[in-house]
Amino acid sequence: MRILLVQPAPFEERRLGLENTVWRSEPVSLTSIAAMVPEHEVRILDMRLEKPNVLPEVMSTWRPDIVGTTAMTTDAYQAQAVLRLARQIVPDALTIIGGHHCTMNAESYYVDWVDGIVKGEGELLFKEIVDRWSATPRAERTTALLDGLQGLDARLPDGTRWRGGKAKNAPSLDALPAPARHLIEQYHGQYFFLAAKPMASLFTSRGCSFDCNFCAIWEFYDRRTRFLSADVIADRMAACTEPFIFLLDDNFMTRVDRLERLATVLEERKIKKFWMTQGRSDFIAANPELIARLAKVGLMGVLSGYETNDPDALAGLRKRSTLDSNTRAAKILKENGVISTGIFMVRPDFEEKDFADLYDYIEALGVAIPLVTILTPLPGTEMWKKHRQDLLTEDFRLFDLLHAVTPTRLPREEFYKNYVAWKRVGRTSMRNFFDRKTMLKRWPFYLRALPNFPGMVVNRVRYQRIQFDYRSYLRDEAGIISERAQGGPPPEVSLASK
Ligand code: B12
Ligand code: SF4
Repeated sequence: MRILLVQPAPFEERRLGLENTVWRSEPVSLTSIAAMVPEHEVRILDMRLEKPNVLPEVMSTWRPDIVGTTAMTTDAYQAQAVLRLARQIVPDALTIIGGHHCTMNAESYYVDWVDGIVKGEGELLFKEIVDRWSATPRAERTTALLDGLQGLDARLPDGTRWRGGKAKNAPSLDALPAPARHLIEQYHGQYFFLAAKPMASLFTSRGCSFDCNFCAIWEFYDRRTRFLSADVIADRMAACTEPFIFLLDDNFMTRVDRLERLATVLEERKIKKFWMTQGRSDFIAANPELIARLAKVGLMGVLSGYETNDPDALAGLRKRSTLDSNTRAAKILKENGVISTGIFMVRPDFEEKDFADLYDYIEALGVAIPLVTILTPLPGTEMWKKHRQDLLTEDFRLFDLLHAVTPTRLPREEFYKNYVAWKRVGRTSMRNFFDRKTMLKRWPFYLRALPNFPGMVVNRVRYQRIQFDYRSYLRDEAGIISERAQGGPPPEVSLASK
């Protein structure tokens, strides 16, 4: 049986968004589910890296039996467009979607051209879907075959809907096969985190034991965290031909014993990769020796939500961290030459002074790369449940944490002018962090990444012209905030990525 899995593309060339200049990750959701069905012919198309005409061409010439796609909230409409195209070109193919957005907001996909909505972890359920579909001759297949599957929300032939709740999580991550990275071999070298390129993407755990009210990870994974064993992580790292690896875990740094064991295995097996990941500042602050040890076995960057300069706001987000942890974490990372990427939030109720105070705080903190976002109630979060009625729009293109989707205290133009003023902290932070002493500590990394610097700088300068121009934000929301706030059909979007 032929299965086509599609990573959707962004809407417009150089739109505001991380994957253009900061971080383009492998479509691990798709390689992970593909690994479950090695007996079938599977193709993955990453539409961020393909010309728009490739998708209809592959559909019409290859005639897949199943077309699957994935979406986080910002990709919601692009994913819909993929499946609508599939229904037009291969009407008898099963169309399915999975990922964070549909898990938290399945109703977005209650349309004729989406047959199945996978809610939660995909591997086990995907295999069941494929088994049922492939066991029936093509001419006899109907969506009645999807009836009764746990975790699937399915459109049945009689017009009714089977709602199967959340999917079963695999009891152990080690029991799942390694993601089928060979299916994206054609894109080798095109995934990156800033100058770290070519970069592989792996995960080593799923879930988070915290419960921040602006994040739905803990709900997605039912408040449980599962871990890959150190040996399996080492096997997967060793199998990557790329020198750089991003470990995608939302909260990689949770258990000291696991990380000690990983460091030991990487040392013993002499696995030399430069790797980056995500972790909380309080863990870093509490474990300086461990961070030093991880740096010795390749830890090169940590992305952390430092969030805010206001302790009350930190508590209000239920972050359960402190400003003191932020300060100590930034210092420990710098001491070890680990590049700290700090995510911060401005709130829609900010006045001029609040912006300035936050930016002063970031400058003083000493993270290497600050990224300032706008507090956004994402579907499925507690914040969404609480503030949904306040939203100015449910047009998910604007839910990229770069647009204010709730009313701002300042007039919107003023708000965005103040927002883009974080440009100054980006510059000073980088200048302060990347001094000669810090860079010399990790010179092999810089030497390896050096050839990528010119390209990265050109890319960033081009992008920053849009990113730090307040008019970009007003232009993006024009006709959306006002019109969509009144309700109305979802926007028509094209598949164009370039
Ligand atoms: C890498 C990453 C990115 C990459 C791109 C991801 C990609 N697809 O290539 C980049 C850097 C671009 C990115 C950007 C953003 N991201 Co991001 N990102 C991630 C991260 C860390 C890893 C994604 C991943 O590969 N996971 C591993 C795979 C195995 O898990 P998965 O995707 O959930 O897939 C499983 C299931 O969902 C399901 N499944 C998924 N798709 C499909 C399809 C089918 C057919 C089936 C059957 C099953 C299935 O099965 C899979 C295996 O179990 C996740 C966190 C996370 N834990 O997932 C956040 C996450 C997806 N990002 C998030 C957010 C908020 C963003 C941003 C909006 C903001 C930001 N500052 O990060 C931006 C927006 C980008 C934009 N365009 O403006 C949120 C999404 C919330 C939401 N409601 O959508 C997440 C969950 C982080 C979080 N803590 O909340 N991100
Ligand atoms: S923001 Fe980070 S720490 Fe908080 S729940 Fe999400 S993943 Fe966990």
